[in-house]
Amino acid sequence: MTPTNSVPAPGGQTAKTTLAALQQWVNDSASLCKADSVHWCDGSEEENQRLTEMMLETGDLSELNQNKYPNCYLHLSDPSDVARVEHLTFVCCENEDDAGPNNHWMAPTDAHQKIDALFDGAMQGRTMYIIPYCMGPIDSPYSRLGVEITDSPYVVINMRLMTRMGSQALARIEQEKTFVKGLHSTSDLDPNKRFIMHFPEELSIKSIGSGYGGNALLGKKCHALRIASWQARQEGWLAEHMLIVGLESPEGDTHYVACAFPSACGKTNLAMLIPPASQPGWKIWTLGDDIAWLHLDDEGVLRAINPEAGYFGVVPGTNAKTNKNAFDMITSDTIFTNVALTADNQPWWENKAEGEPVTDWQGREYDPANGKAAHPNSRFTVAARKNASYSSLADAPDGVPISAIVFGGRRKELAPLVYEAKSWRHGVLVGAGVASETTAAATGSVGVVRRDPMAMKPFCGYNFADYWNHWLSLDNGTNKLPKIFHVNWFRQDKEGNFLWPGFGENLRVLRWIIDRCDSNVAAVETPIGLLPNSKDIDITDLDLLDGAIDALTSIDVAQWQAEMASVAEYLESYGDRLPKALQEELETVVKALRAA
Ligand code: GTP
Ligand code: SPV
Ligand code: MN
Repeated sequence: MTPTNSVPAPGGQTAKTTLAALQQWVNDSASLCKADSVHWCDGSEEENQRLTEMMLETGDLSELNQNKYPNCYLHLSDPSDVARVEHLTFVCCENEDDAGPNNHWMAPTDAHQKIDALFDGAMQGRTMYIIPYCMGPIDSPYSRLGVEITDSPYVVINMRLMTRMGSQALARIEQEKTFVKGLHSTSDLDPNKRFIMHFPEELSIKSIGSGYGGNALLGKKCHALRIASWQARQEGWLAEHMLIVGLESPEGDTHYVACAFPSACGKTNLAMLIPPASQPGWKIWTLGDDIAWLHLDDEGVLRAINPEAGYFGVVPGTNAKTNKNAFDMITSDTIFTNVALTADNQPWWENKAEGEPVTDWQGREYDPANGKAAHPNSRFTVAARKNASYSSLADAPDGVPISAIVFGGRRKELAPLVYEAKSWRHGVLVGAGVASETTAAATGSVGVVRRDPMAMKPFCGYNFADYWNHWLSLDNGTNKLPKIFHVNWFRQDKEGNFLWPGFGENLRVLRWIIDRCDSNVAAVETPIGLLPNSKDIDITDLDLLDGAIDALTSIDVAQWQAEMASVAEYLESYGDRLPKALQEELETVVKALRAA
């Protein structure tokens, strides 16, 4: 394909933007990477079709069964490139302590030198795509701009679904003149030459050697979380790994809730859950499934926008029972990455609950001896508007007011189904102490419990001690902050059975949370927080295991003593920068446990 909007590299003679700094950076990048041509993306349907056709020709994409899955395509990654790579992800700020023990750090000059050497000539024979994008509604004062340069057409078509991308974004960039610069090349996909580097002080990102989502779609985790969290701290707001959902009661009142769960721990599912038959009249409205930007308004109310415009969701486990909204929306206009295929060329994945795989995610004949048919971190990319529960306020420039913040994780043991923090300060401790079993969303072992504060371990672009301090600072005595809760859908019995059915049934727990926000229900005070009376969680029609609801709504003091000792040890690893208030909150919980 010769894209109509292409000019010869480096940059050609005709300027493609009125913003000199942008044109200069594009020219410099084209020279460094030795790109063959430069294409400025306008985000049009026509451009998307041309790129799709080109990728079908090169084999980057293949067509799925167009009768059953119209306009759906499959992309198979290099088998070494299927997840985020936390060990190769760096925050490169001047002062190492500003990155903190939660990040890998490299000095900016060293990092530039190292990665620029890899970018040298990386795009020979390739087209360089310039993707102007806007994170957040195009007319929102809370939105932020970026430009990603990439040699991957897969990145272009994904960014088109995931962000507001193209001409409108470029127009706003030219007006505002401030944007995050992201340079990306898949290069030769050599894991030994793979780096994801962030330069928060320069508002820039450089990523090489991977085509996978969080490593390559730079608007997402790199910009909207790592760089944005750095800016948010300086400017008094929050950039968080949270879904945003509206819960409309049968009486027509809607509460908006933001939930931070670690990767592959249920955000997409909760954001679009379908109320079970036992909860008639409830409606769920999705605003976001992965990232929330939270700002205090003039009244001191915390308001949330979703900086994204699409979903990059975990495919395995998605079926008509677990997540019908997602299951339905991915039957058209969807890019599938690393799923398996049925004999008639439909996408297939574990727990799809229909069909059978014949080809696995590596394009081989399916053989259970080779492992799963779909990769456990296989993903769908789809526009958010396709979701049947898409909220009419998802594009509202001012976002929505948040009633509750909910932390959670995968814990086989220990953490009850739900509890409420006693105060904002205590809630920050609850968030800082979040732990969860690792998942296939990142390379490395799966199922190992690790600390993942506020579900931000891989995404906070600065020192967690400063981040907790920033969270604490929002409580200035006048702000009307949300209540903070913790949930755990993943408790198991000794045989490994889930104690809680999860998915749509989680609404029952969200209802308790809303009732607490409205002071409609009492709670039981325990050393770790406020737990529900078991009778206050509606379990009508549920087929729970014997004793499950009691186990889910109580705590084991000895286990929690050990947990708090482990939290204390973790927090101490942040040294002098750890906020005193957090230490005090911890001591209060430890004392209460001792007295229990
Ligand atoms: P990222 O996109 O990686 O940030 O993940 P996410 O938090 O959006 O996770 P997602 O909703 O995609 O869920 C990941 C996996 O957990 C899927 O395989 C789901 O089927 C499963 N899951 C989601 N919710 C529940 C639940 O309530 N109970 C159980 N048992 N599993 C769940
Ligand atoms: C996650 O890993 O939390 C994701 C997918 O949402 S990625 O975009 O790759 O980060
Ligand atoms: Mn995520």
